[in-house]
Amino acid sequence: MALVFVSAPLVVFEFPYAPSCKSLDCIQFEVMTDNDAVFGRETFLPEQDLPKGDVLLSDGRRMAGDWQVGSSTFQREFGFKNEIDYKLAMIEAGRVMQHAHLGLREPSLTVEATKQVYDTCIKRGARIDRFGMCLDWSMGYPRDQRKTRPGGTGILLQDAEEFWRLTHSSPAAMHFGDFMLGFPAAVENTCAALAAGATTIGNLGQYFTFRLPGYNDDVETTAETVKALGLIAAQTVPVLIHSNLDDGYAAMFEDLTSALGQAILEKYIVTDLIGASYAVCYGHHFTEPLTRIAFQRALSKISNGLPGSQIYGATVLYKGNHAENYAGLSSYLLADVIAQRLRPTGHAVNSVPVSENERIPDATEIIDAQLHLKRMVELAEGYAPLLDLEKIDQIAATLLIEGQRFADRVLFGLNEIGVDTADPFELLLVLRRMGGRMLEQRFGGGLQKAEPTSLRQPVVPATTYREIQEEADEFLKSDAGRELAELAKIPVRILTATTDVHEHGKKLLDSVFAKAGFDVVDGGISSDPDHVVSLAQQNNADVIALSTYNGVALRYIKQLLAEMEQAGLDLPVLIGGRLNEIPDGSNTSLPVDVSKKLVECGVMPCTDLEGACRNLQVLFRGSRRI
Ligand code: B12
Repeated sequence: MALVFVSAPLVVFEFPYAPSCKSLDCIQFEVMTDNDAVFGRETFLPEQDLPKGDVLLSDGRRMAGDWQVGSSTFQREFGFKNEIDYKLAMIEAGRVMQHAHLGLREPSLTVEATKQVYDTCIKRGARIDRFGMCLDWSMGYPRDQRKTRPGGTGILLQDAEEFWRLTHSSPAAMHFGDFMLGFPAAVENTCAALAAGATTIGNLGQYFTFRLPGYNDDVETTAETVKALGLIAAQTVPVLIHSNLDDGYAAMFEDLTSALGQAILEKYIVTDLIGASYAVCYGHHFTEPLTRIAFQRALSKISNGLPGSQIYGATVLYKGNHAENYAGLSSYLLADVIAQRLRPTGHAVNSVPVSENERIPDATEIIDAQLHLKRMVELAEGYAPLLDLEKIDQIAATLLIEGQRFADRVLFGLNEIGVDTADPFELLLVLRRMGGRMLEQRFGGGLQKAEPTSLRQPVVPATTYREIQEEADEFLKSDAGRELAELAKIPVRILTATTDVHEHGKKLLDSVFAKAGFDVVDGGISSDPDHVVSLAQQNNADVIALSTYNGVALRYIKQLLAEMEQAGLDLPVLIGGRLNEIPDGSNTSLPVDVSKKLVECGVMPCTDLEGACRNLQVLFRGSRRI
């Protein structure tokens, strides 16, 4: 038997809202379903001897004797010891803060770009308050393993000295976010960032969803993360622990109340269990201004007066050329700037360059985006009175009440099955192993839908999956879509998989292929080549369709083909997403297109769904299996 929670009818609360749902009295639930056997402690924690959270935290805290926040240009320039105090002062001064994301593979290029971006913006009257350093995903592996692991598109820092060069490259605060927390290298990267004077660290959100290729030890990953959190908590200078919700489960939840509930859960872990300061970030998938602003206002109620780190751009809006992408940029900046004016939460606004859907940006593109933001701060002022604040605050109140219930249900439900929810190690590991989908299905707020594949009726729907479904339906109505449906009369079985965390392209393919009538096999997210090959074999797939985004297309394909050869598997492979890589010895650290090389390897690169259709026609039209 399992517990299934049924949400109370949607209640709209007045501000100020104080979360009251500390017990479960306010939650109605009923007991049912037959797969409860799998929903037990043993499913998620089958190991007998797991590390204890308090021991790991003590280990981390002890390291604070050797590793304390060092000095940085930011501290010297502005006279604040940490970013929290700086942000609070900027809120007081009524400043909308600017965030720029950067990280070219070669550290000296990044140092140069940081200077160039900061100085040029200053000359043009715009000041960047903070840089977010986009570490390469191979930085997640322990240092001695990095050289042999595949690199992506971000910066590679060899030692603490290179972290230091970055915190001394400009007066803006330096935030080391991606590939810091949530990886086996969490402790060593955190030590280096602290010593370099960084006072916002991490991206705890990545702990929940990111997988390093070929690395499966989630116990080690979790233990190192908890130690690093203990080290941060024991700093004499307060340090913010940042989490980008969209890097974690917010990218896959269908309900924004689950996303807010996740923030409440993470805050419980970071603040109550670990004793550190939690700063939440969100934005990639929040494309509607109404829910985007409501989410910010809801977060302001759970922050205990601590400032947020940054608001990420609604980058999924970038689907076209630069001119089209500027519309997306202006749209979300307007919302974010007004939101900060109306209720300052200290989130710096992140103006993402319009080349975002091509590759990582260069310095000139980042400068353009920051200058655009500077103008938007001036122009947005006049739009504030046009907002329907009552409507926004109704949504914010619903997010808060249902988000709190989600968090309470998760903790209650896990306690019920014997998980020690006061132990940060156990709680983190179970949340990660359970995954976002199961978490939302079990503990989400909306009523269970009837259809077999669906989750729940979202209370405040997220836009991501609706937009993917709309794109799929639109395509199926096109000529290419109709041709695809015609082709699907041939019994073709397509295995779809991704090489990394990006799963929306795969979702789109799954939906289009299944609706067109093909047999679709799930090859998983962040799947290693050997796994894809064995799934293709087990399921008698006729085609493999891969979606890849992390700048590893060619290397991945070479490995996949080698695995296929070894397994004696000869199948056509389609590949789409971002087909680029940084060439060895590149002097720009920018990735370049590898489509031609992929063709030379014998696979079929596709830039879009029409491409998939064309290639499938080449492969199967006239097939004898019709
Ligand atoms: C959403 C997103 C994320 C989300 C992913 C959430 C999720 N669960 O999927 C989050 C926030 C987690 C994320 C994380 C990262 N991201 Co990201 N992300 C994006 C973003 C904004 C959208 C990509 C997307 O899903 N689009 C929706 C799909 C449906 O549309 P599409 O991409 O245009 O796809 C079309 C075709 O390509 C085709 N297609 C796709 N796959 C396939 C496959 C086949 C076979 C076929 C036929 C067609 C096909 O389908 C679509 C047809 O319209 C892009 C930027 C952008 N706007 O494109 C960056 C982007 C892909 N990310 C990028 C990076 C670097 C990262 C990170 C490494 C950043 C970091 N340092 O942490 C991490 C990844 C870490 C990891 N372990 O993998 C880079 C890649 C750079 C590059 N290769 O040059 C991009 C381009 C952003 C940038 N400019 O820096 N990201």
